[in-house]
Amino acid sequence: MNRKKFIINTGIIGSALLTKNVSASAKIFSPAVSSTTKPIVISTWSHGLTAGKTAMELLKSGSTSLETVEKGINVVEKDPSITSVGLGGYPDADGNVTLDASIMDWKGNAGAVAYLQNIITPISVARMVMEKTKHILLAGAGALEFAKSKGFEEKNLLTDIAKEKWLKWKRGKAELISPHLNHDTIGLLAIDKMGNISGGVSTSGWAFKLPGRIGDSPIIGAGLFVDNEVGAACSTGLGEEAIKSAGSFLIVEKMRDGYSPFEACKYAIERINRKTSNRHKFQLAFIAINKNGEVGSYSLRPRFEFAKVISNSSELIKSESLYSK
Ligand code: SD4
Repeated sequence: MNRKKFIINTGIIGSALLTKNVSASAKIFSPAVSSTTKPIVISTWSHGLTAGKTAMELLKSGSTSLETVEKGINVVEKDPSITSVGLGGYPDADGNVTLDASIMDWKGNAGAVAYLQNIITPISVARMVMEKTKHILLAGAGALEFAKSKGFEEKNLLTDIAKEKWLKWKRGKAELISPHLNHDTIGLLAIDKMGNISGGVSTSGWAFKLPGRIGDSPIIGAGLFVDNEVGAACSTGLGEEAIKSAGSFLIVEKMRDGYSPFEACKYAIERINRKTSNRHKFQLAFIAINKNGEVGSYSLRPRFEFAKVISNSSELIKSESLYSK
């Protein structure tokens, strides 16, 4: 087939696909926020319960979803027992704790920091980037300088426990911990009393990663995406796979087409699994919420769970997964 014919044929297939998509979008998402589902918070892993409860108290007292996302995530960032977020996070291969975070509000504003060192609350710096600069993402030394200029204090984030683990790894006694073995990244999505959605993600990333490595968490569309007309999604697990697929954006777009949060997360995980050469060797999970306050999640491998907090109740929900082990 010559090139011209190929392009013409591709065009025919393309328009056939387009027709299919157009008819699928007949069930386009139509929001109808009910007062029984707002405010609501969902958040990754079991520490999401603590973060979610803090966030819910704020929401009940009238805080915005943006404020709530930041303060809920701060709780986990400051907890030294959590080894992949903020203080106590496992370091990179050189022993430096480097942090990634992003935040988005209901107006579509976004802020992020990547490879940030010595600041305990990267989500708060991300919010400052969003609110006080014309930029979206600050990284490394520049992000640190910016944080200090806004009054954030430097602190050594490497706890004795994390240092010991790193030294053990350096001596060859601990394997390179992949994100499904050190799965504590916090992602939190909230709808406030006004029905407005915000989201945030904060992590120290892949333990003992190559110095300079940045994951999905500060990449808008990969680790986090919010569209107040439709909903929000965020990820935890192997960030490289969430970046390649623009996973969180993909999920929000599938919800726009009428998928439920669960269906949209499942669709993304299945597509990622189909396309990766890394099949079954990692963990990746998404949580999502739509404008109606419906929530869902899906993971590649089992044991992912997320917290759901509504006004007077909270629960940890076990995620369905593509693989059984
Ligand atoms: C990253 N997605 O840096 C993060 C790691 C993570 O649970 O979520 N771990 O790739």
